[in-house]
Amino acid sequence: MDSKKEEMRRKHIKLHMEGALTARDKVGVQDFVLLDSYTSESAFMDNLRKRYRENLIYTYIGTLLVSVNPYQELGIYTMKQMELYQGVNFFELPPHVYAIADNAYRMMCSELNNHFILISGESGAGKTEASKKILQYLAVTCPMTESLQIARDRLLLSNPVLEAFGNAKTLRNDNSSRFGKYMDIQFDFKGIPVGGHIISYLIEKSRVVFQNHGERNFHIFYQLLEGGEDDLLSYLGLVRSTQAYFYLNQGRCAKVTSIDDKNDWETVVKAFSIIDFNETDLENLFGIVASVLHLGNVHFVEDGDGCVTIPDNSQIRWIAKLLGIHLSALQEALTYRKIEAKSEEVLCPLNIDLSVYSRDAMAKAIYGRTFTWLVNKINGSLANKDFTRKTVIGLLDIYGFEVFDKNGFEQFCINYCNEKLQQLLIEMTLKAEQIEYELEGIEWEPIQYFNNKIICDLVEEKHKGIISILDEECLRPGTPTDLSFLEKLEEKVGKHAHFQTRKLAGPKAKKRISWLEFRLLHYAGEVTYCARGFLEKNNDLLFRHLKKVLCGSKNGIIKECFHVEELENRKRPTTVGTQFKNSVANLINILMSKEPSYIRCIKPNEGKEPSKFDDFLIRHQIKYLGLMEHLRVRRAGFAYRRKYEHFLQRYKSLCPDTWPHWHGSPLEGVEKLIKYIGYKPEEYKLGRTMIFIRFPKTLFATEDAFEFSKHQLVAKIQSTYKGC
Ligand code: AOV
Ligand code: MG
Repeated sequence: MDSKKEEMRRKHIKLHMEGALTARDKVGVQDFVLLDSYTSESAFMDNLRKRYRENLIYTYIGTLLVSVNPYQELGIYTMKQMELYQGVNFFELPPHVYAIADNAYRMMCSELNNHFILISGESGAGKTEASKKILQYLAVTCPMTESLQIARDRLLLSNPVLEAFGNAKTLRNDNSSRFGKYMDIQFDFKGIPVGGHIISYLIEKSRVVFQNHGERNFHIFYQLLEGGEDDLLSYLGLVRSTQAYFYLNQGRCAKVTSIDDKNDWETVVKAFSIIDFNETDLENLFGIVASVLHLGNVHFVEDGDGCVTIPDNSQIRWIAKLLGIHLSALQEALTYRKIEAKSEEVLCPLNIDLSVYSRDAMAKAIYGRTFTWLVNKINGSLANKDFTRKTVIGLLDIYGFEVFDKNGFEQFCINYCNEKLQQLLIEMTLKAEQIEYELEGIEWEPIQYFNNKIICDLVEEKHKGIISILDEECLRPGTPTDLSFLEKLEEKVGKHAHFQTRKLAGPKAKKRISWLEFRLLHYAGEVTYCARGFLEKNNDLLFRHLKKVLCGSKNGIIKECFHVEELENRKRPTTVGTQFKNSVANLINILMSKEPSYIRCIKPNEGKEPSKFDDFLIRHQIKYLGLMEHLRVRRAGFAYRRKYEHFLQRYKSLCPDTWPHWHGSPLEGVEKLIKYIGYKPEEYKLGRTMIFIRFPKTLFATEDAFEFSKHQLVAKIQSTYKGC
């Protein structure tokens, strides 16, 4: 490059380095790091409130994105917005979920490593919406070839299908995720999305047979009844009325104003055709959905001898037809239990309660396993074997922390999972940050923060934790009950600071704990759980007799889901609690191996109302999400850090001494480079292996200068600096 051009380039770089392009938002600050009184919770709240009033729902803490659910369409997810955020430096534009997506994508492409975006927050805070926006952004903005368009469409359309089968209206959220979802979006070396893989976590099966007042079953049931064609419904033996089905009418709210089941049905059917489901798959799948509805309407009566019969077997007939099983075998399996005594099999009649139990167990089992089948089938269609060298961006959208008036085994699992994710965040950010400063020899003032490991241990510790105690009680000979489980808890973890029961807390407890309840003091607040149903749900027992009938099914999906080997295996199946614990541990391992980005979602009010900023509710979330601690760490420390070799590799073109090759040590190269581009001493620190940059604006300026230099916009510079 000749000297004149070099001189102009230098001038332009200098302009950037002086931060001329960094604008502070007029309405609040767009990064909490820029708050003057950054330790004050009130200042934090004021900033968030100010922005929310202006419909600015996103704010950064460094690279972490805080999002407040607007409960209204804001017109900020248009194509134009997507274009705006594409390839732009992270801090250059107002905070947005697109910036997080774009940043993860660009880092993945430039460093060829794997990333994940962890989206957390309580139920209804906007996690699923955020994850959908990210997926859409990547699908729209990433480079694409014609042959790979189908992969992109399938990635996008897996969402409506999984939501239909895995989401439901709860009291907290009209579209609440009732399963956890981790999705890898896979990219080839050119950054083209080529495929994906989904892992699902513990679908809330109990919802299939029971819903609280004001809640619904999974969306698919209502969609099918509202949107399914007459022919399809009559093939399935269904009538077009949600009121006709016991499994749909317990919550008394089949119609929800914010949900258009008919329209959603059409979307789902279209999605199925793109994701490679053939007619037989759909016939089998809807056969199962309909069978669940029929099952709910199977009633039992007890005759004079105490024997249970099914007075009207029209429902059973439909189930037998749709699942391809023998009518009499099904009838027998729902009303008798087969007991194997020596080499003989003895039929033992069930009472009404046990018959209802086995009916519900069957409905839950076929729905739950069909959901797993669905995820596997979608994975089959997302898989792309042609690409061996792939990098991924993982998206985690898992059920948020939940507190209802009555909390059961499901809330216990969901909240435990959130506890683990909080732990991961602490491990990966706060702690890692401190350790890194220490290792790098950078001065650091330790920040006090609440480490929730103690609660994770209380739940998961081998032999001592609540899940182990529950398993032990489930396995114990004799007649273990939910009450005996609670007594065991009192005996074994009664002294734990985060555990209480009525007996232990006594009259001093702030909020009353009833009989059969225990309370955990979670990082996010207190939750009182009712132990009723814990044993049954943890065992998740499907009578062997019924399993055998299902193993003989001619319905292709049921056949795949129930194997004869399962009957032959006499080992006790792993309990639900332990399975969940293991899958959460697996998830944490998956995440730990990737580079993180975080989105923390906040729910602004309990009424799902637009523009309502409930101070009390939000303050509570800020507290338990650890946002103040995060901010303190960010501010006390540095906004950005990078290994010397990476920093030099990226920015070496900014300095003639380091470009095109630098032969000295990376540290010396970085020293030369930052001297050349004019970093001030207060802007950075040099550690053992990394450079630490204190302010986002310094980084932004460097990035900008780099972009400028990369594109070598000589013509533009010449016109800009004509005559200088
Ligand atoms: P969640 O995923 O965090 O809850 P959702 O993402 O389903 O919560 O959000 C709940 C509802 O809030 C959505 O159905 C939208 O109506 C609204 N909403 C959320 N984010 C936005 C946004 N960015 N713009 C407009 N409306 C939004 V749960 O799945 O219950 O934990 O288990
Ligand atoms: Mg969700």
